[in-house]
Amino acid sequence: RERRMAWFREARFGMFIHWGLYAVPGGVWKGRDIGGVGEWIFNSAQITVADYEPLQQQFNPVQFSAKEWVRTAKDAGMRYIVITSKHHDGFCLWDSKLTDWDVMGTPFKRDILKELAAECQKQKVKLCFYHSIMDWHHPDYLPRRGWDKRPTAEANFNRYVEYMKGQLKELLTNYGPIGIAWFDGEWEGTWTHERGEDLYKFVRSLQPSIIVNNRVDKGRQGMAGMTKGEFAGDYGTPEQEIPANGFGEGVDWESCMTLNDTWGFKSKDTHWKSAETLLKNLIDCASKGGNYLLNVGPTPEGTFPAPIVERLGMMGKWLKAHGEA
Ligand code: JFZ
Repeated sequence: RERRMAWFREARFGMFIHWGLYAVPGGVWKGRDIGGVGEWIFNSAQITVADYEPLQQQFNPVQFSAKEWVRTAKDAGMRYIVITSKHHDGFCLWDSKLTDWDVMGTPFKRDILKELAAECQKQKVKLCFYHSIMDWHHPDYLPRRGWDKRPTAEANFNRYVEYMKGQLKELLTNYGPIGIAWFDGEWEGTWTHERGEDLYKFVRSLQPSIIVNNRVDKGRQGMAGMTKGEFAGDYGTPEQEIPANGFGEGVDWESCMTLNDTWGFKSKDTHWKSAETLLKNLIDCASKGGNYLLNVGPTPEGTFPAPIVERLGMMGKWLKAHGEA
């Protein structure tokens, strides 16, 4: 474990990327501003699967450049990237043989994760995958949202888990060495501690040196689970907060935070944190023995919003001036 965690302990600063079909509505559904975070619009606007699916035909981020994304991260002083291979809406950013609900079914038809994997290798940035356990689209995932009227008689959660494992096998065999398997969406009744342990062992069997976050295990045990050592996972993920005193010797952690008030792109969210605040957060985490995972929500065109590029550039400059990047 010590050897497995070494790069993570030195990394200190990473880029979180929430990207998927939800970037297309960007927080607005049928002319209505939808509250809450952008990547939850499927749920927050109570959209049916039939109404959400057409977004796939509208996803065409022709300005996407893996080279530029990775360079922007690197220039900011970030040493790893965690991107949503699949978020709660179930849509897959890579060429998956196990579903058509993926990027190959969009007009874009390019394996985004393949391109990022190649660039990350070239520029020596660790690529990591955020993979949601919860899936609002797959017919076998349970429980269903209240307004989702698809019949459940045939749904089979075990089969869903097999699907998810099959997809993780694709992600952990065809994209080179992956730094972290970052799980999320584990809090619903169908997910159990046993399933969490099994999934932890499964991803490590595919890539023995991969690091797995604590959300692979059941429920919001969060840091309690980490410090008790009873839960699967290698490190803790406090969200939108930096712990007052870290978590003590031997407990690894990473605070994930947004740059504005959403993870996935929202066209009207301009509530950007200042570069100064962001730098303070990074230093705060690092000084307490943790990492700072700072989130970017790219636009449906495939670019980073300008205020993000500006702030990341300032952070990189500061870090370089102080010999940290
Ligand atoms: C989850 C996701 O639902 C969200 O869309 C985003 O991806 C974020 C990074 O993770 O949301 C969470 C996860 C954990 C907590 C709250 C929201 N938590 O620990 O309080």
